Amino acid sequence: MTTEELMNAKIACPETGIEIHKSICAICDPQHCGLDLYIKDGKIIKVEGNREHPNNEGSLCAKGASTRQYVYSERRLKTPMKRVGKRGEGKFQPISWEEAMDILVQKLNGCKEKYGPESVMFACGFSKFFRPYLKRLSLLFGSPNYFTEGGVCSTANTIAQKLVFGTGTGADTANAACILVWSRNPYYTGVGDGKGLTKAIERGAKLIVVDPRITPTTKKADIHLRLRPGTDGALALGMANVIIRENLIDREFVENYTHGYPQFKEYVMTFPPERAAQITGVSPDLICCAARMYARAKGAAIMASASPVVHHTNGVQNYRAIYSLAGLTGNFNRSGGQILALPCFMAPGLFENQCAEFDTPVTWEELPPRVGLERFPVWGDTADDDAQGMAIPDQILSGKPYPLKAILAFGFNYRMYPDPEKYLQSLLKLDFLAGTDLFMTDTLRYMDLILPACSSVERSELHFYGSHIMLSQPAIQPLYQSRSDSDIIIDLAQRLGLKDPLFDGGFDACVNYMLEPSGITADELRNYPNAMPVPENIMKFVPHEHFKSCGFHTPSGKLEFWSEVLAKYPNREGFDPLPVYREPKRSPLSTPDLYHEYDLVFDTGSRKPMLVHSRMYGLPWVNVMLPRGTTCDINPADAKARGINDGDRVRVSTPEGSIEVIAELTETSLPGVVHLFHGNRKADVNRLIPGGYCDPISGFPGFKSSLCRVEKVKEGKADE
Ligand SMILES: Nc1nc2c(c(=O)[nH]1)N[C@H]1C(S)=C(S)[C@@H](COP(=O)(O)OP(=O)(O)OC[C@H]3O[C@@H](n4cnc5c(=O)[nH]c(N)nc54)[C@H](O)[C@@H]3O)O[C@H]1N2
Ligand SMILES: Nc1nc2c(c(=O)[nH]1)N[C@H]1C(S)=C(S)[C@@H](COP(=O)(O)OP(=O)(O)OC[C@H]3O[C@@H](n4cnc5c(=O)[nH]c(N)nc54)[C@H](O)[C@@H]3O)O[C@H]1N2
Ligand SMILES: [Mo]
Repeated sequence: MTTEELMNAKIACPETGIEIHKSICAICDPQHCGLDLYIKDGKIIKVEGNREHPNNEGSLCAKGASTRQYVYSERRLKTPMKRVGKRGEGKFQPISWEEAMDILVQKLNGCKEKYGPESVMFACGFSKFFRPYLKRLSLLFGSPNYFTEGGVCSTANTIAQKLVFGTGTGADTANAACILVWSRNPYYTGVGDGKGLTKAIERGAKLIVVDPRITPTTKKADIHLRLRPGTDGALALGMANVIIRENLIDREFVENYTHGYPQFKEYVMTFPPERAAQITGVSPDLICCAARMYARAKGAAIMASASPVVHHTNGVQNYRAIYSLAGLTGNFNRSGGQILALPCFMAPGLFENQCAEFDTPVTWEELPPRVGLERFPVWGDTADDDAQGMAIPDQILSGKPYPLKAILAFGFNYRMYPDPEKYLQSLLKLDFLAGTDLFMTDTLRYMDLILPACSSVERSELHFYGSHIMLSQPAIQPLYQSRSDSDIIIDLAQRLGLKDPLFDGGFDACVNYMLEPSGITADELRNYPNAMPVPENIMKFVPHEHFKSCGFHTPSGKLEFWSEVLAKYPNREGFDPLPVYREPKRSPLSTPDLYHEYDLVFDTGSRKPMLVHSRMYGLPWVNVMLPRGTTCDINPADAKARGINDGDRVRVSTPEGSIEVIAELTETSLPGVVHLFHGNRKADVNRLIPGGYCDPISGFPGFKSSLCRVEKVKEGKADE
């Protein structure tokens, strides 16, 4: 081949000067995918999946394949900027990093002196890698108000698990004979879990999937339970009824290691499959079949999600009912059931590490109470991570129990919360707003100081992948004046005068500290561009049936069907010690009058393969896959009843407001339920969800069980 031919084919070789650099895609999935980036003259010219990477093993989705469009987007922030016009006017002046850091130090320390360190919030959205640094910064600064997207994602699941098991768990997909996928669709949302599921199916594991929609995951299921959104608890109780009545429980486990079984049994007896069927819409036969399949399997695992079950006003109790199934059948801390791992940042740890010590340098008790603890006290009992971001607007507006005055936000989008307008208006009451992002966003537009962050291919990130560890290396230099979020945090910590030896030692000192007990160092990890396998001699597993010697980390020391934590709050509605099923606060059954006017269940945010929240809108390749922009995915029968054809413009309304989008007629939507994706600033579904519409225990919003009306619109342009 001539050099020109080699160049045209983008072959990496000395003749072309093209080199392959290993990196990772951090556009979505917290586990992240390995990339082979073809670099010429410091620029990425081609992107492929890295075959040797433990998570994606070479595969790459539409988002990762769009890396060049994402990284080289016109919308990238180029320099730090300070606001010169009115807030929200969009007038900014480029400034140097030196000046930007001076402003930050002056404003943050100013607030600390005047109002106390707790008046400063350190926030972030879905991005994960810099969190240990940000949390350490917040806590060392003296503020308990480090908060993440965990106020609407994942934490409520952890809360439910801690109430039942006393700890978080994962599904032992590799060894399960039956996998109960409760509202997950990993073929769209998580490469590693999707591969694990496929392997399990290939080796003969049975698959039950609980999901109102038809998805690639439900298509592989032996049993698909298509329930009405938000009725998960009733379905789990119906299954529990079958398991108890048909004597499929693990008697030895229930008698010795659980708490509250008699009361639970009595409650469950009020949920025969016929009653569960009436509530959920799933047939009694299927409920019985699923219950038997799960309970009879030797090793049955529940693969649960961070979001759909808890995006309801009854999410924690519903999850408690679901996890109680593991309690009834003894599928806890046993092969093929719910398994335990050492704590580790964002992944099950398989070796001793100091991630928890790194990001919690002081205990919560040494600090003022986090935002949200008064309203959602179970956070304090079970969620030891962060403040509840859902409670921020009310505390800013009321100033109670103490004032909040400033926010430093990393990749934060106020539109991810319900009633985003209220969220924004409350933020505008603060004295100082600063944020980092890759792009100019609606949130940054209202800030006083903007800092440009770089992407994962321009920085170094520490990652754990179960049996592998990776310290990625920058494949290209940070574009323009952008910097890695972790570098910004470490630099700021030094300038704030926190006198922390780890921050003062820089990025490597932080990484080395987190890894210290393993004996692995940052330098050593750099020799493994495809991730380093955890050496066998340091591998540590939580042994099976550990509970027999150690008990459970619950108040009773047992697996709790009856929650002693919730029993502490007898006067709070919804805090029932048993996993009592309550209808979503808005539903065909709980609000029939409202349902008369708003006659479809409004389920928002079920993932699309080419979108991640707000991140991918507008990228050319994504536009090709989504020519209609945001769609209202509606069952053809529901559409027909409303005179709606595929491609028609429709108005989707709730009592809070309306948006106009394109109707997509699809059998994947259950009759009576419509699905819309979130994150689109032009057609923001969260404007249609009230701020206070949330779960009383976790504070999680009811993104997936409000009610709406859908009507054909004759004229005008869709909000897209
Ligand atoms: N492509 C892509 N991948 C992503 C993301 C993304 O935005 N795009 N986001 C990431 C994030 S932040 C998260 S939290 C995860 C979520 O990951 P997943 O939970 O796997 O994905 P979802 O599509 O949110 O929900 C899974 C399924 O739950 C169903 N569902 C909706 N309502 C209900 C309900 O009331 N009950 C039950 N049982 N099922 C219901 C939906 O129809 C959907 O098929 O994905 C991560 N990965
Ligand atoms: N209606 C509805 N709303 C939802 C959901 C739903 O299902 N339905 N899902 C909820 C869930 S589960 C989640 S997790 C949230 C997620 O919601 P968000 O966290 O808001 O997610 P994004 O919009 O993807 O990310 C926020 C910002 O981070 C920026 N960003 C990306 N990478 C980086 C980086 O490396 N550094 C920095 N500094 N910034 C970066 C992006 O450009 C973006 O502006 O949405 C929640 N909101
Ligand atoms: Mo999430």
